[in-house]
Amino acid sequence: MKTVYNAAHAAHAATHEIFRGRLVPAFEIPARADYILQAVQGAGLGEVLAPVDHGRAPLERVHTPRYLRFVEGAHAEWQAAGGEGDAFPAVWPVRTLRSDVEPESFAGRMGLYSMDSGTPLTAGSWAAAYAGAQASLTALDLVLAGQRSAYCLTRPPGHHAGADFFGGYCFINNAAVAAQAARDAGLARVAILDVDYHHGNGTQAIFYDRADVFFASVHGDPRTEYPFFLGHADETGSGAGAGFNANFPLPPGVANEDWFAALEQALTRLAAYRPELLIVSLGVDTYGGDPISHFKFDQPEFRALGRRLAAFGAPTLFLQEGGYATEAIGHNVVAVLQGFEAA
Ligand code: Q9C
Ligand code: ZN
Repeated sequence: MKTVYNAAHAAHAATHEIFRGRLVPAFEIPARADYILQAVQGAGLGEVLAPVDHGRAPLERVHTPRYLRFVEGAHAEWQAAGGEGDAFPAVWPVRTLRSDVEPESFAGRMGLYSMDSGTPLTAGSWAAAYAGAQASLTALDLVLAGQRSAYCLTRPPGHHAGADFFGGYCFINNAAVAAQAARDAGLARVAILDVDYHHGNGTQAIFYDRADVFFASVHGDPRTEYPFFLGHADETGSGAGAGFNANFPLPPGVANEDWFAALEQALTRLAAYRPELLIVSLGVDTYGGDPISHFKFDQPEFRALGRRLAAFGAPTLFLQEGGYATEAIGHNVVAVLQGFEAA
């Protein structure tokens, strides 16, 4: 399996994040990708390629142009307004407040275009996220050209980012950008399977009223887990998209066999859809040693996941999402990819 590696990921380097009201060392750090690259190379998984620039248009198929312009300029604005270090939002247009009028003030726009205070916006966030979207498009090209699979190694992750907001460490929704690009390349039906510990609220929302991209997710129940406000089982799609969204929320500490039973249900739904492409939002924060999550995967489970996805039998694009046990992340990702390759 070939890997497309976004070397520009390192431009996004937050030292701290706000967690339970305090600044704590950031979880989503450059070392994550460094460890994964090391493991991919150490395992001899296959060639490692650089992203090819596909421009801004594929991003604008998913995100609003004004949101993208905001992210691009946000850190410079923050500094111009006297901000020091990374930028954080502090106020949001929740119920009864208006989000249809864009404030002029930076603090107002920061809140309009975000969903939480846990996502530091750094000097290099845009550069890293832009290059990451290009890496996901480049990996998609490999699969469209006939490769059985490809892996996009990038950070920051993408699945929490919506059409016009960042959050959950995510700025550009790589899975959505790739799915839309696949549709634009002529594929009729695209499936996205999200196996990150957290529900992929951004991806779900982007395709919620559409039948041409089926979103299925197995994740920690939002009653207790981030992102808290989306990811319930009764979210099944709307309008033309009714029946093309499937969530499988599971309680913290769920037994691995129950996780795999939920995966079977998700794959049954996706198989009936007969997708021409499977995009896997591959978070490995399901690992038992993950510092912010509560599932119990280890090497055998990650390998079994890869094997099961291979048996699904569709051309498969793996995109890196979460996983915060930094020193284990490479082994966990490679276990999935090798499980897939071996099957
Ligand atoms: N600081 C992904 O896995 N914060 N995002 C939780 C710990 C949000 C995770 C509290 C976690 C977002 C892509
Ligand atoms: Zn996650």
